Amino acid sequence: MFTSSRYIYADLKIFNQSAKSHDKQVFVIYIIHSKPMKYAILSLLLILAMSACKDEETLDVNQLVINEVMSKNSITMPDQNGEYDDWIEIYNLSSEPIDMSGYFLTDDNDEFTKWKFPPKTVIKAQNYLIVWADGDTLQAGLHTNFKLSALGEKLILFSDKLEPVDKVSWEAQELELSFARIPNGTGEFEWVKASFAKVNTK
Ligand SMILES: [Ca+2]
Ligand SMILES: [Ca+2]
Repeated sequence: MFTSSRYIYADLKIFNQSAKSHDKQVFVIYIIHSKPMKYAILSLLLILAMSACKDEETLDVNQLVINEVMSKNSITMPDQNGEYDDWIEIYNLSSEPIDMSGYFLTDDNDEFTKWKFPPKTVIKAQNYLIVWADGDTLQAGLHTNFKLSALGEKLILFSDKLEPVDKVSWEAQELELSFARIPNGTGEFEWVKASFAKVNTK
């Protein structure tokens, strides 16, 4: 700030020496084209660009959560083939749809890319996406190539750039309960009554 003020003072002095009349328009044009003004405008543009990049970076990674998992499903909800399989609910906290094409789900710390979301997988704003963890990769809908162990398991979601997005681990599942974030989308995981593709509640 001190340096900028000094530049402005120097420029004003030169202006006063060189300009015979105090034409306000000329003065404004002169100030806008002065060195400190250029530095100030460039700095402002740089700060705006940096904050815009930051928002874009955080959008995908922090707005998606693994919201609920059910690793022992006997009566709660069948898949498209009438099978009571394991399922994973993902929730989009943001107000924009997120393209999850190329994202990954895994239950293996050594294999981040175990199952890849297919092209054109989009999760709507503040909405849910169900992935069946049944190994039935040829069935309609989203089906991983692995199942979840009801005796204790972990699940990790990675972005298409292999950034960790969210993860959850659990011990043995209680019968017909699911492991869900309470409050919905933001809380810690608790064993509660399943809420398939709906808001998590106690
Ligand atoms: Ca199935
Ligand atoms: Ca739910």
